[in-house]
Amino acid sequence: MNAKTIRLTMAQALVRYLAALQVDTADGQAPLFGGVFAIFGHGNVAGLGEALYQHREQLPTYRAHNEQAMAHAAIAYAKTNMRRRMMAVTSSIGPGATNLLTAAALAHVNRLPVLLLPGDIFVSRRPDPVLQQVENFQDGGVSANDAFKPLSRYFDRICYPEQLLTALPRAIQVLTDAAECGPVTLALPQDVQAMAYDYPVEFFSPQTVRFRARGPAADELQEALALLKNARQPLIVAGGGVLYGEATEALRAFAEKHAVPVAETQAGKSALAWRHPLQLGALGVTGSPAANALAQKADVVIAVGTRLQDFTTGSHSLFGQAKLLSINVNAVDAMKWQGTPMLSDARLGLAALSQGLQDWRSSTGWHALALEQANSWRATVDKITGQREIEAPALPYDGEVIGAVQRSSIDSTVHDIVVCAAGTLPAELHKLWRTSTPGGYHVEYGYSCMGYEIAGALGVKLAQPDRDVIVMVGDGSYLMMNSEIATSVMLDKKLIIVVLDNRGYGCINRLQQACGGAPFNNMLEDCLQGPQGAPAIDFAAHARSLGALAENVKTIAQLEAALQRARAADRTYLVCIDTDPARTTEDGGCWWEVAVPEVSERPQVQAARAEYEQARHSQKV
Ligand SMILES: Cc1ncc(C[n+]2csc(CCOP(=O)(O)OP(=O)(O)O)c2C)c(N)n1
Ligand SMILES: [Mg+2]
Repeated sequence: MNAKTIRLTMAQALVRYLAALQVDTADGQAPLFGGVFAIFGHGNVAGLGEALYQHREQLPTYRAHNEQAMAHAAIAYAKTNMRRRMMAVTSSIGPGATNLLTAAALAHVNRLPVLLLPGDIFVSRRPDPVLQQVENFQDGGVSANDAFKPLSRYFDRICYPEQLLTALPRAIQVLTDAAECGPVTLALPQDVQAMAYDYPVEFFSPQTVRFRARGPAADELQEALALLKNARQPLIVAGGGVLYGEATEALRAFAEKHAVPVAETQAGKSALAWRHPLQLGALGVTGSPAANALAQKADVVIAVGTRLQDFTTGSHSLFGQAKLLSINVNAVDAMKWQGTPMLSDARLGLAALSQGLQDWRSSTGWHALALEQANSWRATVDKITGQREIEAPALPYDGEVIGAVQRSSIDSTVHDIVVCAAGTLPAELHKLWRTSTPGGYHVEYGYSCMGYEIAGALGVKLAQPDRDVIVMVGDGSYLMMNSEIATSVMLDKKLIIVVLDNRGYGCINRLQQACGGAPFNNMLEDCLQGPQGAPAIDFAAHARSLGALAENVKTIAQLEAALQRARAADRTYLVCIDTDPARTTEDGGCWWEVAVPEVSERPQVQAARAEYEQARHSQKV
């Protein structure tokens, strides 16, 4: 009758439970949690800190320098593992916890699992107000951690140790469910962390977590088949769901059998090898001319595992008259834009469609157009990225730097993982980066969070220690968050960091002017300055001070030579190059809705407003 129990603190029980969870991988069983990132303070050092120490062999604890950065690393780790392995992050109460909020939002937008464990104020309220307690005057039960609620797929505050028995299985269910996946926050009041309870021993027995994949319902499959069978000019839009659903082979097989070209979103890039004849490349605002031309002409767009954000749809202007078929595990995504929804895992959905379609193929003319456009875009990319001689005083631009990075490896498309998030680079990389391996392109463009790059790359390297992890980052994003360079050195997780220094927020400066604005407050030279002016930042010296090897270079030839040294180095290596803030790849792209002021004294703003009103006519509503 009496189930065996073990007396543990809430924190000890939490850690013991997490450490017991396993997953099946291609290389056998592995722990679901690759570790816990922790910065201790009051609210987690005594309780959770003591528990993590006890379990440090099974569940390693990593220390970094900023809570947001730790969560970025954890999120990137999960993304690199296609959401099948993950990490937890714990913080102290107050500022440590609220530093995690941006990362929670990032994980939410990108549908990536991360377990956030912020410390919380005393449930007893006996010593209130404690250090760092916000003190909400309307609600005695509220703490700073309530700010996680709108940013979490599941939020819970563990106010009594026994609550873990229901909260933890729920948390793991959300973290491992393809449709619900996102950040889970368990707020941990510090007195409850230290409280003991007699937990059933069985609760901690090793469990293998299952990742379920569900195929389409018969009626939705029939509707989808009916739509496709009448299509002559279909286009597949491959989103992140293709990668997370391990559907890349199914995608290739579908595209080949039915002669359907593929365009990729930011999250979906690397779903199909770059040299595949049906690979049209990037789609949308940061898209290739090939993908965008076919998107305009398509009669059916098959959106697979994409949230259809504005960069993908050109703010709803791109898909012309196409009907939309949405294959998605998430019902909200599948319902978007009056599409025909097919609620399904990407791999099972594509396989079921392919079977039902039998020998249906796109029209011969469409197939030929796709092959021709894809081929022509590959040639253009060769030309842009092959550019090596840039005559001084002109500076190289991002496309040429990308070419040098790819040339610096014998096979960058197989061995490298490029990491980026914000600035000019995501557009350039989306268009120009080449990869043959799923996951070889890691650009966080759901939240496009400056400061994700270096911290995220640390998580990528923890997940894939044998790949070359290359961070491509602008000067602005570098300066926003770079402290995990020191962590990468400490943990022996080598990163290659290429800083493109154009002396300011280049992409926003261009956007400002495209909206009729004067150059203002973006490039350093356009900002308020004292008599010293803006400092000339020595990025190499900065990285060296954090323990990395580093050099500044001027030309593409010097960059190539420096990258050889970086590839051979035994630790994190940074190379900084001055780049042109004005130039970008002109080919491709499409309209993006940014609201331009309706009234202004500036004629440039009035002109931009007129263009904006005109462009909105192409928007589907
Ligand atoms: C945390 C955060 N703050 C602000 C922004 C808005 N933003 C997007 S890109 C950018 C400038 C990035 O500058 P840099 O990294 O130097 O890249 P560049 O545009 O110069 O290539 C800004 C301010 C953002 N994406 N993330
Ligand atoms: Mg910049």
